[in-house]
Amino acid sequence: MKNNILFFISIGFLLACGNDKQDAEKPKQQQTSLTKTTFIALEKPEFDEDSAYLYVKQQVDFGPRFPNNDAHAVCAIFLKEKLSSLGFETQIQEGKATTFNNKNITIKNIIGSYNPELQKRILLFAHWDSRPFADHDEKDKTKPILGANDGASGVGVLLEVARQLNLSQPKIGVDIIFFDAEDYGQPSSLMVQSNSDSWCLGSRYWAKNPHKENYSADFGILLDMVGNSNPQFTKEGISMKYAPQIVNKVWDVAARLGYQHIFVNKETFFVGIDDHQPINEIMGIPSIDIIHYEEATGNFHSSWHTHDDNMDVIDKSTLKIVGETILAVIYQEK
Ligand code: AHN
Ligand code: ZN
Repeated sequence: MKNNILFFISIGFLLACGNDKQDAEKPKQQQTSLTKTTFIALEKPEFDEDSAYLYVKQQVDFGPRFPNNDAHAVCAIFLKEKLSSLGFETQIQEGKATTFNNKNITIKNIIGSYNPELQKRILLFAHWDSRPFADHDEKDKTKPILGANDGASGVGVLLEVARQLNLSQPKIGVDIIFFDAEDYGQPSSLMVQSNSDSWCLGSRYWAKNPHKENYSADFGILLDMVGNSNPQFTKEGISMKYAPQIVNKVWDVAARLGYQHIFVNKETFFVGIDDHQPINEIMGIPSIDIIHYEEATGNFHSSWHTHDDNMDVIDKSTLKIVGETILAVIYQEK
């Protein structure tokens, strides 16, 4: 008993000493949120990483999701209905395309608009299809992958962003597009240089056929492979070519949130074609790509285009870092 009392007294003493003088002079309410406001001096809603993780898992649970397969059809409806339930005006844009291996596919771009009547808008996007083969794996190369990181992670983060926007009612318009058929690109081999036109079929289709006449947004942000642990987002080449001011805006916000070691201040010349390219080049909306890229190996995550790209590689804290940054960028725009 005596020991217990001593213990509580000393804990109390330690806590009292830990309160620095400045804190003690502050009103009570400010004191409780002091740590948070010191590190996060940005107004924004919270981002729930458990919810984002569930959105990733729900997609992966459908199985591989590539044009013309059954899981793809079911998942398209799931994503559209999810966005609708979160207060977005939604539609599935369908289009025809031919893949590098001469398959005729139906593309399904899932498009959602929040505050569709407002002029000032931001465009957020990710690809929702998963790669129909595992060309970077050692085995089962012709079998489709689950695409937990490559596909589902960006969509999962954006669904949670959508949920938070609906709860907090932003004063600007936000469009979220889940592009299809990003990942049906021709595999590269020693003999064949990958055909760059074979990638990003959904975003290319939308850029040529926007869902609204004269559609525009102030800028666009693409999320691609934003779910693995130890993330590194470098300033990627196409983003720096067309929208360096947006890269810097987003990287600055990330730094203010304490993520400067993840959104690293390093430019990487070219990591590959991605959905922001047609949005920049055809639509003329300055757009950037937040994509995990490992400078040391010059590659994406080791699970990239393999059967290891499953829920095991998804790290909730990465989803949170990216989601928080996106929400802070939106709320900075007012
Ligand atoms: C290429 O490798 C051509 N592009 C990288 C972008 C990508 C592929 N994102 C997901 N899969
Ligand atoms: Zn891919």
